[in-house]
Amino acid sequence: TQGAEAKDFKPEFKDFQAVYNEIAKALQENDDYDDGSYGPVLVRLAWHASGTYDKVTGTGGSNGATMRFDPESSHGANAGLINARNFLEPIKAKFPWISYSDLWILGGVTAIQEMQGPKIPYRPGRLDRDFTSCTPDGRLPDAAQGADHVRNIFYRMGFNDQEIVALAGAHALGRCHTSNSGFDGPWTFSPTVMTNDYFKLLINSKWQWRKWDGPKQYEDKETKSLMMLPADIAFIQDKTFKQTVEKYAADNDVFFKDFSAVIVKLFELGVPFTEANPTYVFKTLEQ
Ligand code: DDH
Repeated sequence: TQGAEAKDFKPEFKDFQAVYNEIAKALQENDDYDDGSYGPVLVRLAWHASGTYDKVTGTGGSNGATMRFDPESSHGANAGLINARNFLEPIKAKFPWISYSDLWILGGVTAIQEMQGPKIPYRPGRLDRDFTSCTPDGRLPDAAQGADHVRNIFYRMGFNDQEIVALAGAHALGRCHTSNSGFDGPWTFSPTVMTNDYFKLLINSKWQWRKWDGPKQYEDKETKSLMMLPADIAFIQDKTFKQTVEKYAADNDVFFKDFSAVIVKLFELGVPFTEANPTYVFKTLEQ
């Protein structure tokens, strides 16, 4: 079935699981990237593909995979995501029937599960669109800003305060790169494992401004090896946000459950599913 033409091939659960397995194997094999995994940058690709959604106009979202094209590919927020898109190209070549839009989201789902995160139910059905569907710049959050800006951005997608904090827990993964965003460093000591450590560190570490030539960011006072963005610190400066940070810092299971639910919502924003699109839960490679 792998070489079948997209038009006469109706993929089922086993076909999507085969794509999942191929991504998971490629993650294992390419362990020389960054902190040892393409996982975090795959999660970020899926998020930036989805996070352009505007609930009022119904534009943006993961349907379309318009980040393949200029101008969206060169939006500042998307710097470095070419690495994730290129990582997925051989998978697309092996399974030509899957749309880029479905593949990018499956990449995020696979990465989260393979990095020991919760199960992320997945529903295919996204269709690729051309450059005319590219979203305008400025729809993704600006790391230099605070709680008001973060709320404006995520309310536009249709999220509430609790959901915004749950989503931000993805910063347990990965790091900032001066070459991409100008910021520098990881949020946690285990940036390739999904945990609630982002919340624990926000609450339990002392955060101070880092003295350096780069953009304003925080460092942990004790080791100076971790970072927080101004938009991260907003989650403990704002009382409402902070209550949810405390909840997730105290209980990883609660965080995993809420994170799974909210990232499914993120990944499905603006996607025109039909009743023919069932939801799948994939086995990890270990299982
Ligand atoms: Fe993020 N993020 N993010 N983020 N993000 C960066 C990296 C990663 C913000 C800014 C940055 C989410 C929310 C926010 C991931 C996932 C998610 C970087 C560094 C910046 C800057 C990029 C670089 O230099 O390479 C801001 C601001 C917000 C906000 O909430 C206000 C959300 C919701 C997610 C998600 O996945 C649900 C991941 C993963 C990374 C690490 C990427 C990597 O290459 O490593």
